[in-house]
Amino acid sequence: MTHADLRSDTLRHLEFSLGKDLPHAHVYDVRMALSLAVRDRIITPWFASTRAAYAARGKRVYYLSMEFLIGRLLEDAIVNLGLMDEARAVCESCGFDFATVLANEPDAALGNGGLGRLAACFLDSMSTLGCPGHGYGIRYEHGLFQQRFEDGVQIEEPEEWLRQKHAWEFERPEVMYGIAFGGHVRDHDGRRVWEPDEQVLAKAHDTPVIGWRGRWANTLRLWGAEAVHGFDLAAFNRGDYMGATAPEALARTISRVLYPDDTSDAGKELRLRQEYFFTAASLRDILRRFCGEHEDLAALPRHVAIQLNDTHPAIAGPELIRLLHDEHGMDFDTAEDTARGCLGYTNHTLMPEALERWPEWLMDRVLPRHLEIIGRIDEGHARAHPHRNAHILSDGNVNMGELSFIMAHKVNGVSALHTDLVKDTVFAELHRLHPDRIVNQTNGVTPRRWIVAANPALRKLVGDTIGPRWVSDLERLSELEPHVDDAGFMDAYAAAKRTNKEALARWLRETQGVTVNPAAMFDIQIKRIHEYKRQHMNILETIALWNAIREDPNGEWTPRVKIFGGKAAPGYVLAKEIIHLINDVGRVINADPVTRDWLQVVYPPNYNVTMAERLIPAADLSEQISTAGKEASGTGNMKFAMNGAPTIGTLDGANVEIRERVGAENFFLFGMTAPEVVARRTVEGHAAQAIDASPRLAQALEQVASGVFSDGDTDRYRGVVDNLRHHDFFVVCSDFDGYWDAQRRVDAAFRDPAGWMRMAALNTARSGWFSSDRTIRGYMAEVWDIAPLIAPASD
Ligand code: DL6
Repeated sequence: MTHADLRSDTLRHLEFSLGKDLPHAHVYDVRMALSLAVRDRIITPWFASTRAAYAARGKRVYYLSMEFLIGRLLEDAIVNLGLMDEARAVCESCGFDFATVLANEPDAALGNGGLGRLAACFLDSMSTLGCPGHGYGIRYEHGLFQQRFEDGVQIEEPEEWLRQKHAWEFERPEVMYGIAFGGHVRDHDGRRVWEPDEQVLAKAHDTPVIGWRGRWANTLRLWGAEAVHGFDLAAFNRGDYMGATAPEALARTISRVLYPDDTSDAGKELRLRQEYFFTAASLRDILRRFCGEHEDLAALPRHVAIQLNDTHPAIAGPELIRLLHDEHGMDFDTAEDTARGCLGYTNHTLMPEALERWPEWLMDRVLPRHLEIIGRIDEGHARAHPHRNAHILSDGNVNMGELSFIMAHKVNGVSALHTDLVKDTVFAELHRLHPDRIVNQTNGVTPRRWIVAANPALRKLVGDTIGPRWVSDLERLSELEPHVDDAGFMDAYAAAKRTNKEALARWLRETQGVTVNPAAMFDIQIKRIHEYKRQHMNILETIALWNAIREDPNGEWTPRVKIFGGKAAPGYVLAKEIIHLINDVGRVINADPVTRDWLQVVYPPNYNVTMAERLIPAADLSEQISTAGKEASGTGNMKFAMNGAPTIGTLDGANVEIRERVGAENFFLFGMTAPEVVARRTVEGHAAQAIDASPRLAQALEQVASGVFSDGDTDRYRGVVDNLRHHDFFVVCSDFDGYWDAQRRVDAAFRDPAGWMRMAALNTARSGWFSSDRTIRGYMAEVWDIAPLIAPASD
């Protein structure tokens, strides 16, 4: 592949696919033409992979997920195909800046946060390892909402990534399934027959996912909803123009929006329909493929591994039984065992409000046959385990966690601590009954996206120092370790970080109008806004620090820029109050001439994958401060560590494993452990006690309450303040002083630049284990029982 080849293909697409010539091309045209030229280069490995998977007649993985937070795809493809220099040269020779072309691509925000981004990393790793499979999900017309701030308040606007053509997908009108809903079930010749009263079509859209070095490509198949009869001509002819398009509008509702709320139960029915829609379409597709190759449906588990990414696709269990039993005539118990042999379930949360439960009446209305099947699974389980106390159906609800557990042959948590808690808490009873079912698969992230693409300065330094093989074998980062004693390497490491910080400072100036000092510590907390993630603890510590600097302006302070990023679910009032508070505090502190050189608060709106790619490489400090026992794993924590940002954090989720690997001396630990949190909550008045014991916290809270940051408005933050003073379920107050002390240790460490950089470099060198390649190998060996179809990459 030469620059000339890619250029001529790009120009050909510009002319024949986009109908433009170069002198009239906009950046959009060039980006699309380049994407199509790059996409062409994926087709051959994609077809070859598909052929190899068929030829192997072995097992394939089907990863069912409501969310795939894929972000932009052009740079990913360019990186994996090794076309960086060629693609840059093409853009430049066409008169366009490469970065501007890449930035023109919409960020496909088909997910809320960690769960969806994990699914995207897994697709990359499956293709890199040659693990044959498909991702299955929903082609949302509108991804996660766009966030902007109006006077510091979050405003949500619809996301419009499909306003322009999506360069990467292939529409498959020939792959279309009718998905039924509603109706009733009746007896017919001793069989139960579902007679639905509604049908929606699921149409496939395929995106090839290319792995490292272009050696393998799997498919992400997303389903879009369409009406069976999209246009009511009779209504139109009557002059009812709105009514004429109503069937289409109604059907499309199913794939219209990604649920912005990952914890509340808003729009229950539509969400249940979405879950069934994509699960049912995916299973039909899987069975069609299987039946094209094999005869005996009982052999399904030998060829098909279906992974349920959280409970969202949990209806897969009953649906697969329905297909095997009702439609293919397999007896019920064999159908249940066969389905179980195929299914694995990943739990991503212990939060009770996020564990899905559907009212039985709703399930009955939308999926009456499935409710019957679920009842039978529950009864069967009860018969097999008469003394059990775990029910799928209880108190008029269908518990999707229990259903997923009972219908899966393996259940996994996403970090060591989380898996232990899954065993001890939510699924304690089921674990007792099925002690071999739960396994741990600690999350990981793809280094192709999170170092190679996001951090070119670090990529170059690592490549120059240890050669190229670390990209597909991230544990090789450990070969950097001896170099931390080499002054030349450490200077280069510091220079790479400085380059990234300067780039971020430039971007903040250009887009936010904020000037920050790149020599200051960039202290970053980016994630969904949630009480358990404790952004409010961070902003209270910021206020306390501001107070301390004002009291002693000539003291020994460490300059810091506190950077926040994240969206709150639109219906989550307290989280939105926290966003407002961060913005208000920033407004006041940033205007203070006494503290300006030491402390700044920046909160760029609309945090997404692209923004993460910009912020993480520039971070000095990674904030991972959730209440212990609440963050299942985290994956941002891993991205920061590999990009050389030590963590300040609690013993929660994968923080525990990060600390074990990078070394306790390279991690700023504070806070109660998970059992201590549980014990603390039982202490009457624990929040008030903690506030009384901490004058700094008491002062900061009082300032918030008395309107110091809200122009005297004492009502604005009543929700946050009252919650912390009187309730404080997430033990912010009790952990506050520990957090403050840890931050002062951070300050002191940062004042020693060489020591700090050594710590940062050791974080990079010791974080190779957090590659999603390692995670996928774990799933392949322990959950899916599948071997890769290509040899490990040798370069
Ligand atoms: O496993 C991916 C990701 C974890 O890293 C986060 O810790 C966890 O919060 C997230 N879970 C969810 C599901 N929760 N809900 N609702 O997003 O999964």
